[in-house]
Amino acid sequence: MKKWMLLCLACALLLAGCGARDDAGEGKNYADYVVVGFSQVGAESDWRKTNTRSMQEALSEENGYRLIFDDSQQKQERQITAIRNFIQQEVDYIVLAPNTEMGWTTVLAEAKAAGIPVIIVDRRIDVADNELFTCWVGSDFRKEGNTAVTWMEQHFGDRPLKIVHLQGNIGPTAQIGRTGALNAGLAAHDNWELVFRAPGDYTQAKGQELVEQLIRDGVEFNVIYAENDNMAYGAINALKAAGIRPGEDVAIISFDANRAALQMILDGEISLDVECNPLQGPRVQAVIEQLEAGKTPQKFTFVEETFFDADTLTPEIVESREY
Ligand code: GZL
Repeated sequence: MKKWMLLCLACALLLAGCGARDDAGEGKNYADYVVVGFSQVGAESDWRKTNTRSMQEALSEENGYRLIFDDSQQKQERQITAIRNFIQQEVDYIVLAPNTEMGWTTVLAEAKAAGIPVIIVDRRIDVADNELFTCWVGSDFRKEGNTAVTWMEQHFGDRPLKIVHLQGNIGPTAQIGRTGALNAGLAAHDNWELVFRAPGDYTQAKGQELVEQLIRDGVEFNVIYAENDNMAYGAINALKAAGIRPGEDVAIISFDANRAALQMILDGEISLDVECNPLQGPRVQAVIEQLEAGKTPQKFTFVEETFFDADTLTPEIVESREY
């Protein structure tokens, strides 16, 4: 056999062996590990970074896992490519934190055909066949929004509200639920006026940019309903730079309840923060352990969540928070 043919054969054999259990040059053998491919939305917010950390801590090598992580930078097409790579590497499980609800049927059918269970975390997916995924762990986003709207009703009464609405990127369940609740509040209250609405993509930079523009344009508003803390931080920075007092001149409603945002409640800048729990790693680990033991996990698991305002929050609670 000619040398070039031997070289091609060697490369082919090497590539064929590049599965999820090979050491990828790390000198380790992963044959005895549970291999999990995790497609994450991105790193757009503090919530997301905490969610990633929770998954990495739970699905660690010490716990018997090899975690193959992909950050999709909030692009669904990158998630679809990552899932196909996980299938090709013959992982044991796929965990998907979907950037948006639609567009998953084809690639999840490929995972199902490959016999790889798919666990959905955080946001929901909208597929006709719920057998395309094993189970889902996440939040009730409409309930989160309803909590915020009920609080606004109770605390603002019949005051005329001029509301600026900073949405997440359009399409994820978190945005759909929190926006749907505010829409119901606007329909129910003649004294609530929506003066501006736009996606801030859950990022601090975009939240600040949108509110800076509103201030430049002289738009009048007295409430900012921000669909996550990072957009609220950006809005607060814009208000302060213009000499407008967050929490005094403009009430800030936010979601996620990161520790930094809770401190802003104590500082009188944020009025309400509805918790959205990112600590899903242990729950996913428990689901995988059930599956490894041949058991069937619950199809839908909602994480417990609450809300925080100046009436209930103390420095001790802020200090005790895990994120
Ligand atoms: C909610 C999650 C949202 C957070 C944002 O579960 O999908 O995405 O509220 C994050 O902080 O970017």
